[in-house]
Amino acid sequence: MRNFFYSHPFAVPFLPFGYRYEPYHFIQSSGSPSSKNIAVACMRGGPLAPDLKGVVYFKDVPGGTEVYANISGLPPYLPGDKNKDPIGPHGFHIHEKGDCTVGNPEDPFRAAGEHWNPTNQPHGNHAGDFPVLFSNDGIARMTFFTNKFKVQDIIGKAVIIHQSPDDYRTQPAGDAGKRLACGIIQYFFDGLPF
Ligand SMILES: [Cu+2]
Repeated sequence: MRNFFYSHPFAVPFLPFGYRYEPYHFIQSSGSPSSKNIAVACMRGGPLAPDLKGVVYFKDVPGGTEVYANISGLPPYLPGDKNKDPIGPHGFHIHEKGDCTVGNPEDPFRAAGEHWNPTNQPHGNHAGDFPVLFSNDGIARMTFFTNKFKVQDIIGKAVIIHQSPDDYRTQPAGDAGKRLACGIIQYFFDGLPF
């Protein structure tokens, strides 16, 4: 079953919306795949963004990890002012606990804890600090490279998408506001989480 996704192109179109092609190429290009070099977090929106869904893939590459995000259902952009933060672009991080319990619907996903910060760095240089997600009518796609972890280091942690941009400065969490969506990182071949 594990080789199915590599050997059988017809498997790919059966993946749900948004997951059809990019992840396939992303995974295909990984050279000699093994069960331990690709992880995925299936993102689900909480009460503040119920339409949000998508995937974040992590792939070991020389010197670090390539991250690919494909997200839909982000809320419309709203500019901020002195008293309130803008909605979007969206802060995006690995958080330390793999627990996507919603909890308080007005302040969801607190169970995921704070930013994953294994080397005790100031915010802006946490291992779990990512670039912000830019919405294009609700859709964001982004690929980036980080040398701050390998896939095996992040299994069982959570990916969080926030309502507001990260300022990469406010300690400890970047002032990125409430948590729109959460997904737990797992090895891809432990089974697709959707
Ligand atoms: Cu965060």
